[in-house]
Amino acid sequence: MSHPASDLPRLDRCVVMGVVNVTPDSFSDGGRYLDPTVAIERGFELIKAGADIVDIGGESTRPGAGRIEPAEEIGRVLPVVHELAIAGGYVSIDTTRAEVATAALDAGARMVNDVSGGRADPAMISLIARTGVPYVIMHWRGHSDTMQTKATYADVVAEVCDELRQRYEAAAEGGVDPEQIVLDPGLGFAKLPQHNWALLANLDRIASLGRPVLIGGSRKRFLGEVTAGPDGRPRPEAAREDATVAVSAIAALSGAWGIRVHEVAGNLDAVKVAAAVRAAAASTRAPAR
Ligand code: PMM
Repeated sequence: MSHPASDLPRLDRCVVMGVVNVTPDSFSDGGRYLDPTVAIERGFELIKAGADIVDIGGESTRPGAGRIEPAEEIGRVLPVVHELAIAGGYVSIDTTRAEVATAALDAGARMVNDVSGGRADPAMISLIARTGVPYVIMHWRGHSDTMQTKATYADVVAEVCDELRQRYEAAAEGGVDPEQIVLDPGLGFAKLPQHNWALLANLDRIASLGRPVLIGGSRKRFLGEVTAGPDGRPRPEAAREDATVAVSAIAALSGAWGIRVHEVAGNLDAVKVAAAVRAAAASTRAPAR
């Protein structure tokens, strides 16, 4: 099947990507949307709340998670991709497998979000080159079962930038249109909390690689830890929403292209506030002396 080339969405504010994980075990929404009817409903809810893109995943990437068979991953995501796409939704498929991405693109997905940035499946880059769809390259050091053993860095910002640049160059050499590539530092993937904070503090250095930047901090553990109560226990996932909105504001103010979030409303407000501040900054900057 041929895929109509879709251009990377560009807005005058940070793009909001809403997440539906059709999995039994994702850390935040695992098990809630395994039933396709419920997952489809959730996708429509996210769109109604203002999501610009709905990102659908069928394999959990939570630290320690094992892998599932490609057929099972396809079976989970396909009905959801199909229903949202025929209704006109802009659907992204969150997968590291070319086989799953192909099935999702055939069913109407318009973008591929590959947390491995082409490292998990050598067939992915040629698929993206052939179809010309927008492609998210995330910083990744290995599958979820072992990734936290790889969270060792002398200079996390420099190393993440270097490794992202290598993946970006490999994709471009493989025929992927550089204009369709988005880069993501992969918060929580082979990262300890201090690594996530350092990356958030240096988004300008990731942006200096020359491509739009996507940030996925939503409800991740480092947000539960920084908002822990007096007993020191990290907040549970559902109580990390305000911290997520704060990350969205920071990312958008730093010029991120997009944020990937589980709830849309508060995060959409945050990126609108950030856009207004950025516009005011651009129009009130003091003249150079
Ligand atoms: N995080 C998760 C899954 N997919 N994709 C991108 N591009 N960036 C991320 O940070 C990211 C991702 C894990 O979170 P989830 O289990 O809540 O989806």
